[in-house]
Amino acid sequence: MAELTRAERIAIVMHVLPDGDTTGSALGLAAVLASMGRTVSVVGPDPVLAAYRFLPGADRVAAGPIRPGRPAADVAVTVDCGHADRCFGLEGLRRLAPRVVNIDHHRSNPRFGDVNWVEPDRAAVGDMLVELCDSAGWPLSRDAAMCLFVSLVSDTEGLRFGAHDSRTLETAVRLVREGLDPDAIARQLWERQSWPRARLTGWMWSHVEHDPSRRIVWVRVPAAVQRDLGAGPEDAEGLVSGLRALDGVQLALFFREEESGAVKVSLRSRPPFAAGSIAERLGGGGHAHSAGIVLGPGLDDAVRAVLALVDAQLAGRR
Ligand SMILES: [Mn+2]
Repeated sequence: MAELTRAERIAIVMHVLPDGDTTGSALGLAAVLASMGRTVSVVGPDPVLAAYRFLPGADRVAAGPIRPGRPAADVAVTVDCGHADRCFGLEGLRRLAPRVVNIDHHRSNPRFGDVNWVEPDRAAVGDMLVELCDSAGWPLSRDAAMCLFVSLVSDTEGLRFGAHDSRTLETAVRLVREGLDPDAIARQLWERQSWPRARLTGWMWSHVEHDPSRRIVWVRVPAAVQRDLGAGPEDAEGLVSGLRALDGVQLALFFREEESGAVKVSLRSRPPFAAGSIAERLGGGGHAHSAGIVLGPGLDDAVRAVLALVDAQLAGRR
């Protein structure tokens, strides 16, 4: 990462609707670089979600569109951004800095940066950043370790998934040794829930559509329902994982209509399905069994388009 070593002014970029991985990675890397005297900013299309506002540095994130003008940074570092469109697009990134460093673990990442470090088998970008800091000899403060730990436990859902590689668990131990309180972090991440999210969850369970012959379930959430429940996009984050856990289900699809008419599709699969391939065929992306697509307008059209590909995937295996 010679680019990072040389740069004086660094902009770290989170993806749209920032999850724990992009948020923890960005704030963790920012803390490390700032402690070495660099001028660091953390930016993203959306503000830090309520769930992650306890993280050190979260209050200094600059959210919103990039204004035209001279780049204020030497290097823009995108973390956990599977596609440039998830973080201002390439043009937006170029307005931030002349050089773009892309650090990510999404299989579908098209390597949009000038420098690309993409490792699809890594559990979280925070895992990669700990390796980067340790190999470069950059010290990890307690604050940095806390942010990177949140990245790690978010994408592994509490070290339950994607931590089959012992390296991930070793990283967690290494971070806890910096003096974290994992219990306090767990309470922040998993022992709190907004009322709109609870209402949306209840609505979801009573509107599950099930096709036992294909072993799939899906839910379509109209924009009007979210309005009635007072639920925003972040209230729907991760609800699809609960659907995949249903007995006999190998593929879960969550279709959420936004006010703009766009339909956000979240996919979670188990073999023989491959959520990532379905998403990629429709211009989306992600990981092998956890992926997303943006379609629309038209909730029912989006359902039809995805189910057609599900059938094609099933037919291909017969
Ligand atoms: Mn991630």
